[in-house]
Amino acid sequence: MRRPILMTKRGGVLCCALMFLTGFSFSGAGPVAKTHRVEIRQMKFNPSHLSVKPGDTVVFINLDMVTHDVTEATGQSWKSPPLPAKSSWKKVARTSATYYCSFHPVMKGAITVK
Ligand SMILES: [Cu+2]
Repeated sequence: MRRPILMTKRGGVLCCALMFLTGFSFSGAGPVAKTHRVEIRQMKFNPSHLSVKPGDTVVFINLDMVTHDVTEATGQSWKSPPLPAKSSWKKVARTSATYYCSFHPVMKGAITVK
């Protein structure tokens, strides 16, 4: 297997890529922004309510067989592209929001930023 570009310093590109893939943070200490996972499975956002700090990243991972998206609920102020099965999308959380899936509007979730 090809070797990935090795990380030469903390917080490098590889670190971000790994965080994205695994949902884990490799940062050691300090007030570093966290990455949170929201899994989309069985037509639900899980967890449906998430509490994060400003600047944290939320990664939405579609584990269903059908396409979903993540659409801000009050005015569609942001929206993910369509997320086919096995794909993901991430957003940096700045303000609290409620969201839904525009393909399946019964799918709802909320992010509280505080
Ligand atoms: Cu959906």
